[in-house]
Amino acid sequence: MFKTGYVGIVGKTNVGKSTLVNALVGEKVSIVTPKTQTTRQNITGILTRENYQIVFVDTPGIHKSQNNLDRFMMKNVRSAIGSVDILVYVVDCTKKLDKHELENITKYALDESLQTILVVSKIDLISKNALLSFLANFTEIKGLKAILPLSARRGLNTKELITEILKLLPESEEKNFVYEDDLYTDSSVRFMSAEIVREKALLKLNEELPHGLAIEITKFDETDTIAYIDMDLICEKENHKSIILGKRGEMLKEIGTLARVDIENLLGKKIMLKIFVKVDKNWRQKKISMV
Ligand SMILES: Nc1nc2c(ncn2[C@@H]2O[C@H](COP(=O)(O)OP(=O)(O)OP(=O)(O)O)[C@@H](O)[C@H]2O)c(=O)[nH]1
Ligand SMILES: [Mg+2]
Repeated sequence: MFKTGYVGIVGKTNVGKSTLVNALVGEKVSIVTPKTQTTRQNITGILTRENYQIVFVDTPGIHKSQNNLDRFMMKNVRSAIGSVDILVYVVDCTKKLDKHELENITKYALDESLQTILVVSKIDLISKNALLSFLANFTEIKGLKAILPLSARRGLNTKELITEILKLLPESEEKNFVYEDDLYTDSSVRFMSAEIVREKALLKLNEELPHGLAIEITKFDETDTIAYIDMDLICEKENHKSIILGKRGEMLKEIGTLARVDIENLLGKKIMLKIFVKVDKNWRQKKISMV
């Protein structure tokens, strides 16, 4: 017998959704940073074993829309919720639970068209007692298929989450997998390369800049042994451009060096990476399409 299905991973920004998807799939499909709103569009992570294939959909953090980028991100979240077999709602046990989150969880748990599992993330950071009182927040909520405290970073209870998911997926006699057995994401290497550069930029730059950064690939030429990649790193202000460049261009060089290592690993070949910093003060208000 075989099982297959889509599992959406949703929740507020920074709760550890992408870390969880990477841990479940065992490959880095989604970038992770300590900054908020790191993930900007839905990203697929595929876990295939002999008898099952689970397609995880990592989503941007749920937040209020202010500009076209926000609207684009929330549209991605809604489309994931509307199309998956199982919803995994992630809450961070190190943060105070807000009213809005509790309302969302209650709404999804009661929705009969969904099967919702609640994941309480980052349990490696708090004591058992603190975790117990955090879990008390959810005792009144009806309709959840499971509540699972876990740590994606430490791999605590991640296998148990797979077990809960498999309980909920329908069985079939035929092998009805959506993707080839060896595929772990359907993202293109172009997109993943751009994301790696964005990750390194987010890690290196201060809190003010990341939300205003975007990457555009202008050249991606590959031979068997080398890839020539040019990218524009777009920011919103002239003074941001000078921060990104740093003294004598050192900041940009550091971002490029870190990114090059990861992109070379991804492509399995040498790369020549050139990053150009551009200013476009309104890009977040423009029509956004990223893949
Ligand atoms: N200690 C600890 N830190 C974690 C864990 N999971 C995630 N983090 C950290 O939490 C931060 C946010 O993680 P992400 O996986 O990027 O969070 P996200 O929910 O995908 O965030 P957005 O994409 O912005 O919505 C990063 O610094 C992670 O390293 C965990 O289990 N334990
Ligand atoms: Mg993310």
